[in-house]
Amino acid sequence: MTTRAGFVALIGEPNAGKSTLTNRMVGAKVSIVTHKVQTTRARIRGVAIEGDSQIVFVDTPGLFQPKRRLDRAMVAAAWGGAADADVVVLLIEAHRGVTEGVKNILEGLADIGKGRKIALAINKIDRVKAEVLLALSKDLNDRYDFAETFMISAEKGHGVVALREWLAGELPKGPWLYPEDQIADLPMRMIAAEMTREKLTLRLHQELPYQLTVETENWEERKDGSARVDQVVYVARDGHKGIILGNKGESIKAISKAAREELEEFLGRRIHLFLQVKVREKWLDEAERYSEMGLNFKDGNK
Ligand SMILES: Nc1nc2c(ncn2[C@@H]2O[C@H](COP(=O)(O)OP(=O)(O)OP(=O)(O)O)[C@@H](O)[C@H]2O)c(=O)[nH]1
Ligand SMILES: [Mg+2]
Repeated sequence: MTTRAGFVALIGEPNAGKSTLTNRMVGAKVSIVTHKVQTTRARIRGVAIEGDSQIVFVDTPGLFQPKRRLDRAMVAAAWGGAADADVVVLLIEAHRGVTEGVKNILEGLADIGKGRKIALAINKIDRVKAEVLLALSKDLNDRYDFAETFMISAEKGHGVVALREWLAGELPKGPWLYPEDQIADLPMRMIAAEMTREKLTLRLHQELPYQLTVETENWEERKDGSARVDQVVYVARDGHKGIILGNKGESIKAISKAAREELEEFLGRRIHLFLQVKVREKWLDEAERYSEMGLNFKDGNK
């Protein structure tokens, strides 16, 4: 057998560029990206092919010191993704270097690294000078014995081919795990909900995005080839509803339009998207909200 296949988990602090790299590797947008931290909430699988290898990239939530239930569930999902992977890539932001958060992650690697190779990817190299990179690479390699180090820009595409080629060779020999044309392993209703959450995050006030979640409640295929998609945006406070709706509903309209356009492009067909905002004070403590997100509610226990 000449084919290889396996899982590559991308881990790192929030905002390190894990989702950007996932999308770059897959060649399509399967995971949402924003300039804000804690965008990704669950594990998102994107599939890439490199030569004879099928690489399943597992994008994970950022690793940070969790305080709330949702935080804890997200961080547990990220470490769980690393523990299940054949290879792990740790993403570090070149311009931020070895932060306290990075030091904490390095401690966690001691365990994860026992069962698999860990590669270092210093990301956002477009933001720093070469000297900074070399010093940072040395510093990080002194702290942990990485299998390999890559200097990349997930956004601009620098160095990502070398990383993908190396990963392809590291995966175990075996048959491919997904059909050749599959690029993501996530139900369409969840991808659609994520797209809407991205548009909400990009548009709204700093504090709000964490306090909301989006669910696709209904997906109805229509005879003309289009689909009607109904989504609910759960928020924790009444005031948040007003922010999302905006003056005369202009915010929700713009968000809905942007999400619909992206969904239509992704699917290559017409979509009728309907958003409803519901206030649900305790949604952050509801098990069902977590399973809809792809998280384990119990992971949020203290
Ligand atoms: N300059 C620069 N910006 C980048 C690069 N890669 C990602 N970014 C930006 O960094 C921000 C965060 O990117 P994401 O891919 O959402 O980061 P993430 O690690 O998935 O973040 P979480 O999901 O919150 O953990 C976005 O604004 C990206 O456009 C890069 O190579 N260079
Ligand atoms: Mg992300």
